[in-house]
Amino acid sequence: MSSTAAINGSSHVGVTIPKDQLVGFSDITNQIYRKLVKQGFELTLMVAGMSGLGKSTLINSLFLTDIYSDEYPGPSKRVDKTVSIQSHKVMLVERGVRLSLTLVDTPGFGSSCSFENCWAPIKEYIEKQFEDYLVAETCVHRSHYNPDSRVHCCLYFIRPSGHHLDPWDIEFMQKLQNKVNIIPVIAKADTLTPEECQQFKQNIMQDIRNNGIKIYEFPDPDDGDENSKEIKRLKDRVPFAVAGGTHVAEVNGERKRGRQYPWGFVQVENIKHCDLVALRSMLLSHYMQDLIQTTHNVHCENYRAAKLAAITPDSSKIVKNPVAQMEEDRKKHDAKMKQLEQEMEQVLEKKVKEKTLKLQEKKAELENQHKQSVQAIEAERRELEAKLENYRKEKEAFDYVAREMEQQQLINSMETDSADHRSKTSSGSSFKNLKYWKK
Ligand SMILES: Nc1nc2c(ncn2[C@@H]2O[C@H](COP(=O)(O)OP(=O)(O)OP(=O)(O)O)[C@@H](O)[C@H]2O)c(=O)[nH]1
Ligand SMILES: [Mg+2]
Repeated sequence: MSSTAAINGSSHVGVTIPKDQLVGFSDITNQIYRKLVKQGFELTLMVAGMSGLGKSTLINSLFLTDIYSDEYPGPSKRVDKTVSIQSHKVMLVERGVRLSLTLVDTPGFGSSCSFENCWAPIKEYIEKQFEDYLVAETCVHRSHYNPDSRVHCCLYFIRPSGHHLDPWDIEFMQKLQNKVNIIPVIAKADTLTPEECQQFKQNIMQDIRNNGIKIYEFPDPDDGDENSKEIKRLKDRVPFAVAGGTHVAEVNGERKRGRQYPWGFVQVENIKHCDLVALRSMLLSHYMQDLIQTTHNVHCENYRAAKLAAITPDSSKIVKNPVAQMEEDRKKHDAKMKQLEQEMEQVLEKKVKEKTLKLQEKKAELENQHKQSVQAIEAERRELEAKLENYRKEKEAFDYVAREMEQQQLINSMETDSADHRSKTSSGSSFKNLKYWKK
């Protein structure tokens, strides 16, 4: 054995065991591995979303197995639509590792379950699983093996025909974000072109951010992880645009699952066609353990804490020291008085404001009335002036005509006089006429 540096100055000494003298504890990883393999893993996956988006079809495609069969047809093939939440167990074995997979199929919104409060039965189901788990954990006689039916992940289906999230999508995710790991998926991705799909993904992520929705955040992979680049690329594909299909066809000599159309074959496991493989890889190969742990450490813990808080005795009902109680009462009283005072001040302030406003309105009204009467008087004055002017003009014209007529009369009388004179030949009368002219 060779001694190495002391750890943090304590009495512990780091010791590296030479390879040829192993004591055996390094085998613990194998022990854990063997135990886990023997024990197997449990994963519960839920699908939710609008009716007819391909939830059941996707489940079959995702796990390379027909979970729904002729005896147990998928909801889309049943005569009646799914009207209740149904869980279905399937044991998958891959390279000796067993995975007990529980699939929880939920009624699609808009069919048997309306859009309003579509989240409520699902939330109830998830909480019931937490409850069952906690009850089993706290039992005096715990059974050796308690199946874990807590929902580790909810694939939330978004319809591909809109431009944004629908109101029920937002409500569903907001109501369940603290209960379960939500992974949004765009359904029936084969109906979108790659450009449309990219744009739709951006819109959805924007909506998720704008509405403060917490979806399951795939943790960043360790830099030392040889797959870190690949995982980051897969992570960028959220929300996964998926297509489901159980039809098997031969493509370039290989059997592929997909959807057969008259114009071509959509390979659901081809990353160029949709994100199904990316989703499966993220769910099973990279983040299954994290999903299970987050469910246990975060969601179930939240549920437990909320439950405990609800049954903790009300602190106000605990009997206290009388002096402390009096002091507390006095403080409460003071606070109440202060609040009352503030409220009265607010009422007074409000009333003063209202009164001031009314006065201002009255003043404005009076000013307006005054302005209108001044304007009316001014208009009347202008009208009278105009009339006076007219009268003056008319009078002048009349005077002028009167003078004309007078002159005409004078001329006429003079002419008459001169005619008389000529006939009488009297020189004195011409002098008399001359006086008229001067006038
Ligand atoms: N174009 C297209 N159609 C799909 C896809 N997946 C399923 N479908 C079709 O959509 C219809 C409904 O599929 P289901 O899997 O029953 O849908 P569901 O969401 O389970 O429906 P409910 O159980 O009513 O909520 C079926 O006709 C499927 O063949 C897909 O990826 N693309
Ligand atoms: Mg279904």
